[in-house]
Amino acid sequence: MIIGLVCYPTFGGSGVVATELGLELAKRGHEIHFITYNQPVRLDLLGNKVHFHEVNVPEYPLFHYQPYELALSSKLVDTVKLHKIEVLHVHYAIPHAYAAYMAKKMLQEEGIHLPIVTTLHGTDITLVGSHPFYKPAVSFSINKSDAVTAVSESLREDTFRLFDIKNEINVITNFIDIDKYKFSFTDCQRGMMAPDDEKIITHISNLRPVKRIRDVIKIFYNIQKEVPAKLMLIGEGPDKEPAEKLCQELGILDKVVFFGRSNEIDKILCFTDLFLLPSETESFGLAALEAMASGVPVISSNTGGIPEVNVHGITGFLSDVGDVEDMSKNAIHILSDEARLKQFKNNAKERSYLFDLHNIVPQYEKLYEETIAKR
Ligand code: GMT
Repeated sequence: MIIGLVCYPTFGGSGVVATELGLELAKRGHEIHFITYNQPVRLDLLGNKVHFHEVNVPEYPLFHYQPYELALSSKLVDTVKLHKIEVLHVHYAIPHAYAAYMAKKMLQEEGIHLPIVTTLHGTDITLVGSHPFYKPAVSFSINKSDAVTAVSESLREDTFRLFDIKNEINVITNFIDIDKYKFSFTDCQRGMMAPDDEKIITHISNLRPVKRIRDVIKIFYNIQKEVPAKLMLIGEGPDKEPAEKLCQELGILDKVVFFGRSNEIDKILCFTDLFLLPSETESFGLAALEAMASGVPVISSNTGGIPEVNVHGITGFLSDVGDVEDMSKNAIHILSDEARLKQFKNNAKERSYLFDLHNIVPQYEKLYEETIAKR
């Protein structure tokens, strides 16, 4: 198939999923066209099966807001015609599903049929999309998509609860490429980060309020009182500075490493003992799954789609949002016994196999085929 993929080209989970999906589909013989405003961060393999088309938005002083949707829908029309794209898969409803529908209508005028698959990722539904300022446009574009997927059962339910949706929503979960995580422990540069054999705790996110970074730091504060430990904080976002301040106030700044954005997440996860994800809401928690694939147990909140990934008492523990004491207690429980830690690590890795891309990507292929045939 010739497939167009629209996504945010950033470090966020939706962009990562779209990029990994495109790369795998190309490996499976499909021709992939990424259409977005920058080359996606994990897209380092451009070949004759993977193409990137940049959406340019010319700056014009009249506009207070530059019209990205307009530029995107025009670019979609041109790219679909030029490369004979058979199906367009948009990741994150805002504004991609909306721009895709406009492109579809323009192409229809020329007798070209463009089926659209929309994948809902989380904040496009739970945080941003359901805001009254966006809601009518988001509902409309979901209902106008030819097929809709959500990355977890929980997100599917949230979408039906928050919007008036007439379509079926297929759950196709996020995935990871297990092969990428097959390293031997000797490859890990653990000694560099933990010279005194401290336990390594990691959190990866866009450091936004929804991730509850204060909880991450408070949990770590409690852990390091009981077990020698270091905290690796990976990502950039508005809560980075407040996080640094809190570490300073608590007197643990020397035990916390702020990495900023990183392309080497697998190397950090390789020497990690425990992953923290105490989010307010999380449709899936791709970062937790990536940790599990590296054999890292997860201490998380029991919100949204996280329980579909992290299994209480097996791959980690889940607590109510904001229950820092319970999360700290569970973390110390896992870390304070080597045999127990090893068991949780094995369980986490084992469970991640369920989400291997070889199990999930064929589900998207099937959906594309059905959507193209539906006409
Ligand atoms: O976590 C974010 O805020 C980024 C956002 C995104 O779209 O990149 O993540 C959402 O999509 C990811 C990929 O499907 C999910 O793993 C995250 O759980 C989801 N984030 C939230 O629901 C807060």
